[in-house]
Amino acid sequence: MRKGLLITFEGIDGAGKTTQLLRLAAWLEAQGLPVIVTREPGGTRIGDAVRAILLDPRHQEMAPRTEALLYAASRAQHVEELIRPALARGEIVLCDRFVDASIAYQGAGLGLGEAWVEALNEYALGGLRPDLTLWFDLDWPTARSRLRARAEGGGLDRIERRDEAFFERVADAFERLWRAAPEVRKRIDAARSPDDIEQEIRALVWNLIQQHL
Ligand code: Z5A
Repeated sequence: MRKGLLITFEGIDGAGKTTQLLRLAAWLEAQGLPVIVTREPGGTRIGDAVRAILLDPRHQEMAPRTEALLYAASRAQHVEELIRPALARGEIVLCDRFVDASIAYQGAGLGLGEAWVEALNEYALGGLRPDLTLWFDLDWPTARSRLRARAEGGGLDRIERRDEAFFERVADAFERLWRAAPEVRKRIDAARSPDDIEQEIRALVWNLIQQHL
């Protein structure tokens, strides 16, 4: 039986998802609530192995359908091994990216079709849905400059190397997803300061927890 909450963090690379996820986790823990922090692709041993294949810049020959299937495979393992058991124990699962990322990146960005990627992921998820998705809305030039600043000395991964047009398609898809279900997806203006964003997220999540009790 499901007792916990699944909260997912979505948006283009560099929008500030991980920063806020970690702040929220620390705050929820300070409230005495049980929290699990995880990410996609990854979250399990098998998922981390799939992640290494997906993000390796040497894998330029990867076909779009292979990419979509690998993300879905990582997710299926994640749901079975980590997310469902945590929810059954009553824990709050904070997940850095989830199914919306596949719809946006593979469905719209790579042009596989959002409906097809959604259908593929129905199978991977087996009916599981996030209770709340936070969409970090940020323009690509700002997100890119944040990533460049962070990557100094390091490199960009296989997906971060894609061009601006790819990320415009991805960003448009995130917006469509939000417009289609604003009751479960909340838009976060990610251009603000980390402290302002943190306060808004705390309020949204606290409200969800109150409704859930
Ligand atoms: N992907 C996919 O294609 N399909 C899928 O189904 C899934 C994923 C699940 C995973 O990469 C890749 O997989 C991802 C999509 C694809 N694309 N790529 N590449 P990842 O897990 O390595 O990375 P990410 O999810 O894209 O996260 P990120 O690049 O680390 O960005 P972020 O988490 O949104 O941002 P951040 O790390 O919190 O912040 C970035 C920098 O900005 C950092 O230096 C912060 O200190 C700074 N920052 C954060 N917030 C602010 C504010 N508010 N103001 C100013 N500066 C800030």
